[in-house]
Order: sequence, then C-alpha cells, then structure tokens
Amino acid sequence: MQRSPKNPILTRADIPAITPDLVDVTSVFNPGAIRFEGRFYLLLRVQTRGRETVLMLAESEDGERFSVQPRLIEIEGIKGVGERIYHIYDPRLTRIDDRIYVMFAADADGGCRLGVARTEDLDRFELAGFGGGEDVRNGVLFPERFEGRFLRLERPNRDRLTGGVTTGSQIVLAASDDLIVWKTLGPVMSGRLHHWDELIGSGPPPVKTRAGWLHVYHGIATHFASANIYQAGVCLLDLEDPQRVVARGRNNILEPRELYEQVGQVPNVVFPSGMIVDEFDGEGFAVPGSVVRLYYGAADTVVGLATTTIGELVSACDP
Ligand code: BMA
Repeated sequence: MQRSPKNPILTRADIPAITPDLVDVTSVFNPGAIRFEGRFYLLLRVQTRGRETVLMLAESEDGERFSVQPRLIEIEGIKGVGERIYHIYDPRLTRIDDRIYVMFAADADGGCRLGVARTEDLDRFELAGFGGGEDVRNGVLFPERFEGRFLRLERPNRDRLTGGVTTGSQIVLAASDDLIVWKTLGPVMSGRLHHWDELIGSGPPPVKTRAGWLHVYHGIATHFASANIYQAGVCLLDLEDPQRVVARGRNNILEPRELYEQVGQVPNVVFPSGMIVDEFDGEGFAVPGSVVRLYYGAADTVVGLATTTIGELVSACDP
C-alpha cells in the first residue's frame, strides 16, 4: 500500500463549525466511501468534544483532496427504532442497483446494533432496517443480491477487551430478503491466535474479482502488553459461496507506522472502512490493473488514504 503524501487527508481542522457542538471537534475517522456521478464521497464519523458522534459527508474530484459539506447527515426514521441510541458510527457504503446503502453501527443500551439506511442521491437518507437483539458490529453488504437476497458480513461481539469494549474473533455471513430480518448462514473466518489478526472484523464491502470476492478486513493483535494493534489484511471469498474462504493473506497489508497512526485517541490503529475501485470489466469484475483507494481511520483521530491495485491485493491473499 502507498500512503498518500497528503496524509492525513482529513483532520478535525477540516470540519466546518456549523453548530456550537462542531466548534473545535475532537476527531474525524472511519469513513465509508463511494463514487457517485463521477465524484468521490466519504461519509465521516465526526466526534465532538462531548464524545458524541455525528455523520458528515465530504466530497472530492480526485479522491485525495476532500471538502466537508456544511451539513449534518440525518437518517430519517431512526428515532422510531424503539431503543435509545447513543452513537451511530463506522458507516460502510455499498451500491446495489440504483441505490446506495449505508450499513452502520449503533451503540444502544443492550449493546451494539447494526442498522441500514438507503439513499438515491446522497442528500436524503432513510432508515431501511435496524436491530435484532444481538451485540454485533462491522456489518458490510455485498454489492449484489444472491438469488434475490441481500447478503452481509458481520462480526458478533462475543469478547471483551481490557477497557470494556466488546469485540469478536469471527466474521459470519447473514442473509435477508428485506434488510430487516437477518438470518445467520454461518461462520466465514475466525481470528488467528498469536498472529496479526487474533480478533477480526470486516473493513469495506467486498469487491468482485475473477479470483473471488476480495475483502479487506481489520485484525487486532492483542498479545502486546501495552496496546491492541489494529491492522488491515486481505482475503478472497468464493464467488458463488462467499462463506468459503479461497485464500487469506499471511501478513497484514497496512499497519500503524506513521505518527498519526500511532498516536491519537486510540493509539496504534489503522481501521480500513472505505474502498474505491476505478475499473470494472463489462461483466462487473474489477480489473487487475485497476487503482484501489483504501480510506481508513488512523488512531481514531484522522482519516488516511493508501492506494494499490486489485492485482496487488489479490496476490497479497496468497497464504
Ligand atoms: C473498534 C471500533 C472502531 C474503532 C476501533 C479502534 O472496536 O469501535 O470504531 O476505530 O475499535 O478503537
């Protein structure tokens, strides 16, 4: 991965102070990414000094220099979900047919929930589904339906890190007809003890390639006394049966090395959350030579960009 020379590409100084709470915010990180009508968009997790979270949208011509729109992104219908929600965060964006879907995490009293909103224009966002009683995070939708059903990867939170955060070591596949009721189909992959990815969770939505569904995920190494180190890695899932892992890289593809990745609200974090692929062939497969832009949160404080190609990522999946 090549880090952008403009990194970090977004910092708290880029957030327009459109409300009193947005004056001098704490951080901006873990963005979802999408290309829409020729422009690049990032849906940002912005954290105020009340440690509250708002979503804002940034746009760009070149995928590197972004300006943040002076408005808050509200999800219509979110107030009616029947649970008190404290934070909406880590949005992942997927286009399916003519719509853009936002899968997000929501901290509620009973744990973390996954919700999904949809938009046709990146202007109005409406809630399409929310909930289930399970504590779960890192949900990402596949960019196409399978026999009419939506598929998503998700990460049940069954473990607790020192400090109290719930997390997990398994990514599972789930299916839904309506984005409301989800049925778990089964495990996809688990963390690898004593390796870089002991705990895992999905990054950006999977991308279709001739070699399989290319999926960037995050892994946490917990075996260092002073820190949990968040890194990014890759795997390939079977095109027809995405519950089957075809290949999984032995090494990470991005780890905290720059100061803005090592120091911040949560040290030693690269958290991949958005990915934009330039070129697809006539049948919808990403082209090996295509540029890939990976957007990530760094130290839960700023946004970073790293680029590579589809071919490089596919070869990084060799065990
Ligand atoms: C995870 C999530 C992410 C966060 C990361 C590092 O559990 O909460 O939103 O970036 O921890 O703190």
